[in-house]
Amino acid sequence: MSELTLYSAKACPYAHRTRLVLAEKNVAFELVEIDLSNKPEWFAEVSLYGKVPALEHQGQRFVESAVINEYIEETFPEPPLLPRDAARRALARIWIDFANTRLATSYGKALWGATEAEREAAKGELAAALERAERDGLAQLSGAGSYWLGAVPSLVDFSLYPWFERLPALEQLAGFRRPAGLDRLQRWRDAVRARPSVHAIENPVSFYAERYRNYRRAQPSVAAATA
Ligand SMILES: N[C@@H](CCC(=O)N[C@@H](CS)C(=O)NCC(=O)O)C(=O)O
Repeated sequence: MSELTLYSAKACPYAHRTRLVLAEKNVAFELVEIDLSNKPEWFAEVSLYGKVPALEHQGQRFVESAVINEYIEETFPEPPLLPRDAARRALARIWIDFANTRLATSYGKALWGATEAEREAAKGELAAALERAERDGLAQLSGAGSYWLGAVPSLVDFSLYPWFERLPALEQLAGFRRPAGLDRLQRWRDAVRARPSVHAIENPVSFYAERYRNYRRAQPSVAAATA
């Protein structure tokens, strides 16, 4: 039995992050898929917030993907996925925070916002976040490298990427249009997508679109406004 267990859900972008980090570090783990629409009672014991991802390692339990990923980074240091330089490490954490507070938030509201006005505003916020990622992220930090912080991949890449795998589904379902001219972002996405860790667990756009559609059916106000 593996000494590390990851509680995950296939459609969850946060759990996706952690699966990518474990794969990049070649860490063996047991994967437990949680049905989020029908969570087992015991899961409340495993996950402090009742959410995936949750990680069990050596009798300890952890939640929150950004915290879990840093724990994995410290516990399994090879290959390193955070820079050694303190300032670069702080920048990495800022972009992980950006993923959590800007990208994920606007993406979620564009899909699930309670009113059409909220969803439209969120699409504008998401477009602005993508422009900011191109201009203040990649253009400033990646140099000639393929990844967010340059030539080698980092936690930043794997913390942002899950939303980029899902973006075409948002475009299909919610009519989101990404701003023109985000060439660096496109090249970055292609480079991350080409990594074996990413390829191994990639889901097709139809998988996300179907999940989102089913969820919308259960939320009549969203379904009616976006049909
Ligand atoms: N901030 C958390 C977010 C995790 C999260 O929202 N997970 C969702 C699935 S994508 C979940 O488990 N939802 C179940 C629930 O809220 O009951 C993280 O970074 O891990």
